[in-house]
Amino acid sequence: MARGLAVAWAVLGPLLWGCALALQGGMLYPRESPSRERKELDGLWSFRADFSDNRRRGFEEQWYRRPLRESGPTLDMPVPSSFNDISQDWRLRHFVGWVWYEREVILPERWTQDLSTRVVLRIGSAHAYAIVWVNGVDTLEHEGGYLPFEADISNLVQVRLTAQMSPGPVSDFYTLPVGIRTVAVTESQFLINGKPFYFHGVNKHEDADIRGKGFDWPLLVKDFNLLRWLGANAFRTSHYPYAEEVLQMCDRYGIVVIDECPGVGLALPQFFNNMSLQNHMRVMEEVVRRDKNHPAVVMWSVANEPASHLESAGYYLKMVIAHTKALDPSRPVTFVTNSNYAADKGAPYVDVICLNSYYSWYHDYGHLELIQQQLTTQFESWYKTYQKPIIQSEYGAETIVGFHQDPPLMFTEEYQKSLLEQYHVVLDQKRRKYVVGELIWNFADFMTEQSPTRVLGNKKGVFTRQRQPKSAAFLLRERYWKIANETRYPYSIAKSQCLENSPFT
Ligand code: GCB
Repeated sequence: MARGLAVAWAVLGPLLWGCALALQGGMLYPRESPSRERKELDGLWSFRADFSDNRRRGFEEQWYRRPLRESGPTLDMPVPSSFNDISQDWRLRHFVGWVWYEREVILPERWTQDLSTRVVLRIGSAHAYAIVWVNGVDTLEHEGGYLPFEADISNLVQVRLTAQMSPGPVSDFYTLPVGIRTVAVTESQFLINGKPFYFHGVNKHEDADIRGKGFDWPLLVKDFNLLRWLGANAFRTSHYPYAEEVLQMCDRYGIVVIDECPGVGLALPQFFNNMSLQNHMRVMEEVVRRDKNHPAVVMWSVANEPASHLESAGYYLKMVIAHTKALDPSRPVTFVTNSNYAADKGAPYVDVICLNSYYSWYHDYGHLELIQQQLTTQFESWYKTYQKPIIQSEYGAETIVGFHQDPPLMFTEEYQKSLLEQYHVVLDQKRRKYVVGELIWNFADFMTEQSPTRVLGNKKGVFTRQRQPKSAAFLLRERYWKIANETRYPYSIAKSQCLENSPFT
């Protein structure tokens, strides 16, 4: 294994490439060919800014000699990106000085075994002065950003790896990080490792400006920094399974996931037929097969807001839930409902009742004063009927950032805050009894089809689509950290990643 350590203010687009032919003096863009292979080093790097007074502690303590994590806490930093924009730490936003990036790389065997192969480390661009160590050896320096620089590292990786090779033929290696925990549900609790767990989190979407729905490391790290800023401990993958990298991050950061399949929009009677059922079960097989090894995933959600008041939906949901339980007997199964407690035909089959309600938004809009009574009735009716733990899986209000009005009117930041506050009064009464979670709709504004109820998309985010906080985000932050401190759920990983909880963010 080769360990490359790059020092820079920002590292952009590094990659390793191996080739049989040396190109003297040139700086060609590394293109693959039958004789040339590339290994991209983009993705998550370990990162630390040197906050010491002279900014030289890293050199004095020789951080390049050992894995970076051994000399102190590190952050995950996506490459390529600008570290200033990703973090919620104001000190990083304005940081000037040395920052350290580190990435462990496993090279293909041929690169390290075949001594005629030339291995070149190329940094696409790093601002503003870069020093690169490979396996602790000072290999490369470069001044000025924007332009690529490279070095032949064949000797470094080939010598060491030859020495490390164990004898005997090895045909295949696969490494899988593991985490071990138990999940269980009682009449009124959701237990993780035998302890009551309260979901205080969000619903998300895979969505952002320009990229739309698509995986993006800088966006993902930004979102995780914001989740930590909020004090959130959970999210639902509304309304489809997210990229696998997202779940890998959840495993590492201790964020708990309700993993939802794309069973959305089952609103009409004709959808509950046998063909659709077979297809739904097959999709659940794919979801479970892909995600079962993620300890972060604690529950499967087979659908969002199906027309579960229909008889045919009852049978359909019973079958999908039973199938999912058979595929994975270790996790509870649910679907998310917006039906009435007395009419819902699927609720008898779920382990946890997940309720969406939009009091004072889609119902009795403008009447914030009705929320407490309506929400209390909602919880009490469901619990009396089913004696199962309940999660408020959606609630929220459309809010256009910068709109203000007092007394609050719909679409203003004040209205969103007031609506949340009303929900929280009741959630606080019931969370000590049988309500085991609250997930705001939504983490961030997101694009939708146009319609009379959407103003350039869905604006129920507590963050804008550009990931900036609305007033409600600060309200939620105070609440979630308070609950986190009360329930004392392990925030150890999150905290060790935190440089500081700044009062200014
Ligand atoms: C819901 C849906 C969600 C919508 C949300 C809304 O009940 O589950 O997909 O985006 O309401 O804002 O209307």
